[in-house]
Amino acid sequence: MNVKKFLFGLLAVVGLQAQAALVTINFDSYVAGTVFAAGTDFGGVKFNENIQIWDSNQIPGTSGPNAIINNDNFGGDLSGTFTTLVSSFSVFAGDNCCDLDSVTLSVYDSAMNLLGTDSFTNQAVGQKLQVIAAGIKYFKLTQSGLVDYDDFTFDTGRGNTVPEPASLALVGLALCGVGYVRRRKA
Ligand SMILES: [Ca+2]
Ligand SMILES: [Ca+2]
Ligand SMILES: [Ca+2]
Repeated sequence: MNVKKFLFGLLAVVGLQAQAALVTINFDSYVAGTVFAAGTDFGGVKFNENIQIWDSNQIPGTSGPNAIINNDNFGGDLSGTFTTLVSSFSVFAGDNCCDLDSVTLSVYDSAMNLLGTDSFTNQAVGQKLQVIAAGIKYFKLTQSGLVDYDDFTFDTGRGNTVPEPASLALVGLALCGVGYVRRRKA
């Protein structure tokens, strides 16, 4: 292998890793039927409504069977807050059955300025909604039809170019590997 090409490629990958810090909350480790109070921190995202862990019979395309549903206004709108600013947000919405579901995702900055929206209408399949924008603090999901939500995915990285310790360890390992290859060639 061309060692220089390999190293440049590796550094490019490490750079991307340092910039993106994607977190996905998939709810699959919770017991279906459990109700969580509004404001519970699920690892970077809090909801304004009480939510119930909902066995969705798995919306096609999602992580696993558990989704969440608004427990106050059953299957209704959902809104929440990120504990740190995020630079992208996606969520899977809808279900795999029957009724016609329409969902709009709106995201806002700390001053409640609208940063972007995404929406869909579909009867039998859920769909991923996504907005990419700097400084996302709040979101709202407005819907018609009973709607489940799953796979809340957000990027807590903000273009930070300082490599993370894990990335540095990766570079160290790669350099060891390069040294090994060189010794074998010699
Ligand atoms: Ca899930
Ligand atoms: Ca439906
Ligand atoms: Ca539905």
